[in-house]
Amino acid sequence: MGKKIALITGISGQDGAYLANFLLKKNYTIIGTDRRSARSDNWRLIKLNIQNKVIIEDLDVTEINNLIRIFQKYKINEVYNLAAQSFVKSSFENPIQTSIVNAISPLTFLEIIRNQKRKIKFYQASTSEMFGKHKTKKQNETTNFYPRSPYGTSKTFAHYSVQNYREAYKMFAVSGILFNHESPLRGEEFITRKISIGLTNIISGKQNKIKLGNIYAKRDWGFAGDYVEAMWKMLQNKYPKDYVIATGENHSVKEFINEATKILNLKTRWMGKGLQEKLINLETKKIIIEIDKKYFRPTDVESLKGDYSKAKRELKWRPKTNFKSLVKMMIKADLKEN
Ligand code: NAP
Ligand code: F7E
Repeated sequence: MGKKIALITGISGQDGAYLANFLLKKNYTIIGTDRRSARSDNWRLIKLNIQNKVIIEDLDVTEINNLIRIFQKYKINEVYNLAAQSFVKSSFENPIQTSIVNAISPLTFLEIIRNQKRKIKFYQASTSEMFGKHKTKKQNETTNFYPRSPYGTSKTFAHYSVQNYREAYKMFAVSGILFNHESPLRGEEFITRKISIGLTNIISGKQNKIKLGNIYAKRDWGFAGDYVEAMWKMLQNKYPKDYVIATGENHSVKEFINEATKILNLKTRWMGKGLQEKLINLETKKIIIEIDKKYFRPTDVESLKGDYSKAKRELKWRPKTNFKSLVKMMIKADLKEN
């Protein structure tokens, strides 16, 4: 048998880069899609030193003919559908485009794969954002969905489409319900990276302060490098099933900031309340973090904490990186860049 061929949509993103790196070590041939290959420098692939080890195809997942063509060109065994408009805040400003990419493209993939003669396994990047305004201490595969953003609703549509195609057409199609996962390769618009870059920039004098929104939101933050292994394990499973992937711990944005300032040895104090809340650098007496209405969302997800016991039991998967190690990894990486 020749090498397995994996198609990774969204290879230029955080998870795409880590997954490509992981699958290369498993001896896969990687076809990665990038809608801007002509002008993109694929900085994440460069950071992992794998830019010359993957085949990049210029492809927008909203173009059906592009998708059909890729299955004609390569004998793909596994599809990892990671391409998405993944920034929740932007989904409120671009709900239709978000839904076309996040909901209709996965459905298009399922339709195309259903019509292939060869069996192709399909992984869909589902999200804890589907749980939204849940009423549970921990969320697992049986928790009801209550999405709170166009991002969440679009991903819920895709999630149910995968379930339906699996049941209706006996396809090997699964969804990983992944809780927030971060890394030094995280996009700068997401809160963890905004904090790690912001604080290290403040220390080197490149930036004065960071403006943030809801610092009381709690998230179950894991390391992206650990989570891509779970994606692969789901496609090697005997039966196609969905799994929650998380750490089982959560922390507020404020706790993330406190951990980061501790690692940086910054002496700080929180003052004020609500929109007036601020973080002061006690050595310089300057405000380094303040609250700005602009960064609040029309509806937010207040708290998420995942129960990954099914993945632990059946996939033998568990997170290897805890909260403190994750914050340290991100701060150290951004300090090095500064
Ligand atoms: P990311 O860094 O934002 O990457 C998303 C990728 O999708 C980028 O490569 C982007 O390419 C690509 N993309 C967007 N629109 C596209 C289009 N129309 N056609 C082709 N490619 C397109 O996201 P991530 O953190 O790696 O997440 C990967 C997947 O997991 C996403 O589906 C996300 O929704 C989901 N997810 C993420 C998390 C998390 O915490 N990271 C948790 C649960 C689920 P450009 O560079 O061209 O924009
Ligand atoms: O926000 C709050 C914000 O943008 C986390 C995506 O990967 O994970 C991610 O979605 C929390 C929210 O991630 C700012 O309101 C406060 O409560 O880092 P985030 P997210 O929305 O949880 C899920 C699982 C995905 O699937 C998504 O693709 O932090 N917050 N102030 C802020 N967030 C941002 N970005 N910027 C702020 O200034």
